Amino acid sequence: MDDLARTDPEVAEAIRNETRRQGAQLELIASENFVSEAVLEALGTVFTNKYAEGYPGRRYYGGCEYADVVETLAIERLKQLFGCDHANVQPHSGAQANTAVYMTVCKPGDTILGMNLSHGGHLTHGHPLNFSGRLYNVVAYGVRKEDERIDYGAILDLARQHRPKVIVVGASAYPRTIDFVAVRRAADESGAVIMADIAHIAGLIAAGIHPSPIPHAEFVTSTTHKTLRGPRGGLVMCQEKWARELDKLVFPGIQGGPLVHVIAAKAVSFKEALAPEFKAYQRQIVANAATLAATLKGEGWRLVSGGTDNHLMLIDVFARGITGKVAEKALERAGITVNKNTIPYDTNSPMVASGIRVGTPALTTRGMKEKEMEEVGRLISRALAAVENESSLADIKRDVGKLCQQFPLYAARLQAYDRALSVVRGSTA
Ligand code: DSN
Repeated sequence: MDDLARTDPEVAEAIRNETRRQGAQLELIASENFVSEAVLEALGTVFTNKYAEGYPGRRYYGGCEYADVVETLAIERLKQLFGCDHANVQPHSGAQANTAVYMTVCKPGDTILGMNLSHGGHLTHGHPLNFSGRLYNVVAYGVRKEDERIDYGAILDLARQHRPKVIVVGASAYPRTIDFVAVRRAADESGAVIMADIAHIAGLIAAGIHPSPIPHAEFVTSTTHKTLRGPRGGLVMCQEKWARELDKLVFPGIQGGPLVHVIAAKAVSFKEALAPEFKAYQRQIVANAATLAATLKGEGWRLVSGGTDNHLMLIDVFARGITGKVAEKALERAGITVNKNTIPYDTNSPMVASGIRVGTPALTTRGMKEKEMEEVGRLISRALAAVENESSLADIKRDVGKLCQQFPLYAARLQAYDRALSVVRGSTA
């Protein structure tokens, strides 16, 4: 940080403040996590200087021998982690990964069957404002009103009726186990291929505590930075028969040079995910979510579908007269970070929303367990009961601060940032 603090103290200070914020707040955004120091070190390296279009052993630039090393390590580790035939670690994001699959299988105007965003799906699963909804003919499925669980019967019926090229399964706000076998049946009956987007649950699947789509889906896409706890990025796994075409679509189809520094960091995170401790970490994420859900229910909050099987839950705050927008802001003032989220059959718009989404991967990384989840549940409940009471929110923030101090995050890094900035600025403020 010394050079950065000297060259650009404004950016250095923002980095220091963000590091401090991450440690001082309760991070409950279900799609966020805290990477290891090893992953951060790999990210901030000279691989950012390197162009490496192509694939290991087949590049368009010279000097790629070490880029080949890290990309090959990432590919082999990913294959081992999920037991897939083929892996591409170059997608810059989950959206890029999904784009590559659609373009491998579909032409513009073809039909895709995906989960409605407002029922827990994702923008890239066919939302009208996203490229997926603009380029393809989208048919959407969702959850049943009565139990708020995916309606696999409707997927089968819609697949028979519309004969989609791709059935997309996977979600960004669905708290229940996904039945990939039921989706396979719909795909077989309609001649579709399956794209399973496991961005949220990739870590759980790698650890064997959520069923894997690998035996059932032609394509599996993911981000690397959620439960998988790697750097921000994407990946695609696929069956061997699609490998050549998929690779051609990632590069040169939709991307240019891969981000080799990110691929190096992906390789590091996959190694971490192969270690036995990673399974224990994933089990703890799920145990923590179950305890948090039980605590919130005990405090009188309605959870979508009645609870959770995975790392996240949706609290229907509108059932007690608060919008998701107001809840998110009040929790933020109490030092608790979540995001507002629509709930199935929501009567509020997405910018207002009736729910908030809460997940445990990040706090579990900090070492929090069931006992702390009970406390976190009570803190959330206190804040939601006091959305207009600034002094109560300030009291809760103090309690949040005390809890966070017991689970330090990036402490050595923060000290080094403070030191470097104090040399330049003459203070640690
Ligand atoms: N933005 C991600 C999430 O929060 O789930 C999905 O892309």
